[in-house]
Amino acid sequence: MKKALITGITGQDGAYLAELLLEKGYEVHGIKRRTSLFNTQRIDHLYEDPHEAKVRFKLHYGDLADSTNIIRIIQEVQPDEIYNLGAMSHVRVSFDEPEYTAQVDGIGTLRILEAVRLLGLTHKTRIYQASTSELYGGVQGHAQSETTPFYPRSPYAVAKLYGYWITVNYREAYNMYACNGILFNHESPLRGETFVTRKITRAVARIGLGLQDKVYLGNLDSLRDWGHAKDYVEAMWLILQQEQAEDFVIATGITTSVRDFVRMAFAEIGVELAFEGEGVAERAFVVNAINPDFPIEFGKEVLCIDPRYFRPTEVDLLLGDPTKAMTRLGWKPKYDLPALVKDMMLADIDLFRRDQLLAESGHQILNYFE
Ligand code: NDP
Ligand code: GDR
Repeated sequence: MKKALITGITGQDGAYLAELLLEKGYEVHGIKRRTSLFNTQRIDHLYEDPHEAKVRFKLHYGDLADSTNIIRIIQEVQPDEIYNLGAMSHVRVSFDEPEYTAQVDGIGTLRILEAVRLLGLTHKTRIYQASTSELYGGVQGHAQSETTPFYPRSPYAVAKLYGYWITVNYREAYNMYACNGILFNHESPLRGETFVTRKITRAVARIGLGLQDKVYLGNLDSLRDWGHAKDYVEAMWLILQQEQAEDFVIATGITTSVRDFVRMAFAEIGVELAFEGEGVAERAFVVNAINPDFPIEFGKEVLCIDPRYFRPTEVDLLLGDPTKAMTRLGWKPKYDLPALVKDMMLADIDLFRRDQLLAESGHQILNYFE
């Protein structure tokens, strides 16, 4: 039975990847951080009582900022494959926490590679590094592929640039099977609530159900190449199953603005919007609402701009060229953007219908918005 170790197992991708690897018959180990409240909601359905025999899903406490636990866990597990997904993954927050981001997203990658090397596992353990389209940042005007030069535009992207190159360097210097998946934005019902797509689908569901008035967003002009996380974890696995270690871009090849994502999400509840104004004065209001389950009045203002969400340096356009992954890995996404938006909207409507029931029966609904 193959053993996999996943850092960032409690995150969006970690949860889908753990599910996929368990289905494929792997023994799956994950590193989770100690937090003051439980942080395993995304993987609770995979939990197995550790007292039982033949448990195939095991969690270890650890942190990418601490090489002692990384070495200990890799030594204990002796994994065939490591998926390094752990990261401070929020681009906007990386401007507030640049040093920590560098420690975890940059040096954290080195800690994994060096642990494998020091433990003499270079011939056994294959390593996947979660690289990102943010590496292209300021590169504009054409589809970004494995050969496009990088231009990072945030502390997050600069930290990930180190992670990218140290992975390439360990592959070349020590003949390790270590690869970068350069993944473009991928979303799902498990997406963190402060990333723009999930922020939008949550807000639209809540506005439709009468639990919230409007949503405040930042730059609506950004263009992103959005795919579904379920498709993208399949690519991660494929990248580690090749004869030769190589780097791959994973994307859909289609780019869409944040504004159009908002339109698509509202369309899922039968609401048509009109946008007016420019820059911080832009707003959106309802011009048509056809679904009686989501009765929103005509003319209601549902979106405003809050400049707090602007970034000191923005990435205006991301558009990936997944040709290499499609031809060499045989990878093909099952979800297009409309299917992704539908999946996220259905999940959030379901989630907030429960809140609606609680509110109707007199319970106070507490929600933290960012
Ligand atoms: P999430 O933010 O959902 O998950 C990040 C995971 O990393 C969480 O499990 C988090 O733990 C963990 N983590 C954070 N800090 C540390 C630390 N110091 N030590 C150990 N673990 C830590 O991200 P995604 O699942 O969306 O992304 C997975 C990886 O892929 C990340 O590296 C991200 O940068 C990268 N990526 C993501 C893309 C996307 O569109 N989703 C695109 C390209 C790359 P906790 O739950 O405790 O916070
Ligand atoms: P991104 O994702 O920065 O691309 O990084 P995010 O969803 O945060 O932003 C996408 C774009 O939307 C604009 N935007 C807003 N963003 C947020 N979060 N909140 C808002 O209110 C808002 N309004 C507009 C942003 O300015 C941006 O242009 C994600 C992360 O998963 C990274 O870890 C990963 O590496 C990249 O995708 C690929």
